[in-house]
Amino acid sequence: MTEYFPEVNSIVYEGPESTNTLAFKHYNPDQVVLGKTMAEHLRFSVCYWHTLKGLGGDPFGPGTIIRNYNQHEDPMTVADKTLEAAFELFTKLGVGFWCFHDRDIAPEADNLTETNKRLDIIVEKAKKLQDQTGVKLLWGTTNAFSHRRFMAGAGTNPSPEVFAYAASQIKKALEVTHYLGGEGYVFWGGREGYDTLLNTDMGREMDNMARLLQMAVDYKKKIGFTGQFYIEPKPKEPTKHQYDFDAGNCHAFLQKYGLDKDFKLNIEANHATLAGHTFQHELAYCAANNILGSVDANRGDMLIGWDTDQFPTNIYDATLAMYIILKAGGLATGGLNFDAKVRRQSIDPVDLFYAHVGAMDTFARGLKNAARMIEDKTFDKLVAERYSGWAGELGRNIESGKVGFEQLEQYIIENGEPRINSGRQELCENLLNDYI
Ligand code: XUL
Ligand code: CO
Repeated sequence: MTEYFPEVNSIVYEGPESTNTLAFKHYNPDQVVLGKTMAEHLRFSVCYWHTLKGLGGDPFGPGTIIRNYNQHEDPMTVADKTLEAAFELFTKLGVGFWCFHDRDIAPEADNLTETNKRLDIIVEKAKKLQDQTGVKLLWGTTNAFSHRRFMAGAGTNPSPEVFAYAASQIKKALEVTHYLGGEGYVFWGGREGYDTLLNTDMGREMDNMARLLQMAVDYKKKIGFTGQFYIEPKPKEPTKHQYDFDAGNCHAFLQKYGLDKDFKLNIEANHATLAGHTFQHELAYCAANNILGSVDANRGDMLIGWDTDQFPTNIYDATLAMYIILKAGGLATGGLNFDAKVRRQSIDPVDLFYAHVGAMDTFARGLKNAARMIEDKTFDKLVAERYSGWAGELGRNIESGKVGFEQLEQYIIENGEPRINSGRQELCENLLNDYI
């Protein structure tokens, strides 16, 4: 097979003292942290759309990046070579997983039947490459947002014909994800929202979105696919308002339509910040509600208000994210998928490797820091102390539902002004710095 990245060898762990810019300084896949290897905790995944297909285009200009695997007239030859390049990259990086949209791996043809045939050809090859390399599919998904037919949404489209097309596409994407042994399947509502309410029936659109998801749940059972379903929240972009706004919004939606047992969430760092939350907040909301599924590990730029999808390099964020993930019992079927793209000026193949090595080391550091925070119980002790009143008689009576307004009023009349305690935020922040 052709080698597409001859300038890069397999990346290995060399430790924190290494000066090799293409070696891991912190990610040591076999190193055991809190009873599991780093590879088991972190479950790194490369995303196909940015890493293999992204060429640096932005709203102001086309791509700047030229790859050796896409220089061909025939789109199926390009798809074939891209897949080979992908598995070389996965293996050289030593990641265990990959993720794709149906249209990333195989190009559309003139009609759905022909498109599905093309997809089958590439999927067959992907299956062989997975078997040869041991790289697994973390999740599959459908691109029901790029084609012009989806300009007004897929499941929320005003036209039932477009809804039917989206359903057919998801059906096929579920089949191939199942065939490839995918551990999950993501629903990201790229255009499931609106640009103006003046032309939008919001209630109907949300009902129809739920109907599409229910059909997916039914079909999943029918074909025996046991992978986890995820919804990926994002508040805006490409539409002005998207229905899957944030974790709380998705949770309410799933509960309203009785879908909450069938879905968990795929939290993306840059989507969290677009929604006005921190990455940690969105993860913590999911953990508190038992819907933490998987993670799109990236970051935004605080000075640019859009989805820049940068590779994660912030050790504070990674530490706080891993702290929540570890305390929630880990990612189970999920993983850390690098939904991130190299910058427009990072035009060399080696930049893809620098990007992933840095991101993997960032999360390895986050994992090690978070493990120490947990072992030392530093923040557990602070939180336990802060809430210790709930172990007393009054707290127990409130939490067990034994008392109501009248008894509580009586309590205050008898006992007077409540005691208040310092929140110790500065201490907490100083203690966190000790772990970074
Ligand atoms: C878009 C985004 C998607 C999903 C998969 O912002 O994050 O790539 O992760 O459709
Ligand atoms: Co994403």
